[in-house]
Amino acid sequence: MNEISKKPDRSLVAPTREIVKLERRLFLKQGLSLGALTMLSGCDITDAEAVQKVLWRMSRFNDEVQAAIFDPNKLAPTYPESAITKPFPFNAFYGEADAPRVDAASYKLELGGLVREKAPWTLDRLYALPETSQITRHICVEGWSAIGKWGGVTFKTLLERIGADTSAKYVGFKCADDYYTSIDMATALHPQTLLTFKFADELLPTRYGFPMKLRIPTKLGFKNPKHIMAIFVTNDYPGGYWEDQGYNWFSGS
Ligand SMILES: Nc1nc2c(c(=O)[nH]1)N[C@H]1C(S)=C(S)[C@@H](COP(=O)(O)O)O[C@H]1N2
Ligand SMILES: [Mo]
Repeated sequence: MNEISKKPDRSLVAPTREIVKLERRLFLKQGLSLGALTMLSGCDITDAEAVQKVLWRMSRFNDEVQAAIFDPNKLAPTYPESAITKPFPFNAFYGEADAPRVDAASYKLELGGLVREKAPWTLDRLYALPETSQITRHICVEGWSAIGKWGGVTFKTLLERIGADTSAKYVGFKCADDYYTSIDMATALHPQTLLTFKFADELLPTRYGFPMKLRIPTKLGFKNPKHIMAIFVTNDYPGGYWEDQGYNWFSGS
């Protein structure tokens, strides 16, 4: 914490205003006071770090609210083949040429945390799971969206096969490019959440996430991990690559 004796500098003015705006909204809508907000962090709100902490807590609080109102039966729209976007965009936190090349023969999906069967899975074993496909819209926070066709297994099926504790809070993902993310269990079990191995009826190319991409049409693009190397079930908040930089964790409907 900063010393309170210090004069507040300009950089602290903006976040403080944000807090005041937040406080007004909360006070009006939910009867939460600025004092209560301050208590969340246990610090003086003129302290920049504390402001960040409060905003972080607010965003996590928001996650809980969004998770609570998530309707596990509500489906995302699906589209006809004619609506598919061509070419489908590539996106990652690096350029297309740097997408990781995963070796199919030696690949094994690691499983961990609150699951009964922790033995890693080969691709052949994954490919033998019941296959389904869907045409949905992928929406990226960077301001583009595109319709694509993905094929694979409902993620719920895999979770059942590995004896995942579906009463746990989170499912986390680690990727070949050091990307990572996590989702709430209700979304993991949603009927449209697929672990996909195919794009446009062909083996998922490197740029779209070979050997697999988790496709979640009820969430924003960054919640859809590509090049998944490990999946774990946990009650400890795992965060994510963009989430840890301030993107809202739930980011779904
Ligand atoms: N492993 C990994 N997965 C990732 C990303 C990434 O950088 N690495 N980017 C995310 C973002 S922000 C988007 S919009 C989509 C892009 O998927 P696409 O290349 O199939 O369009 O992948 C998501 N999953
Ligand atoms: Mo994105």
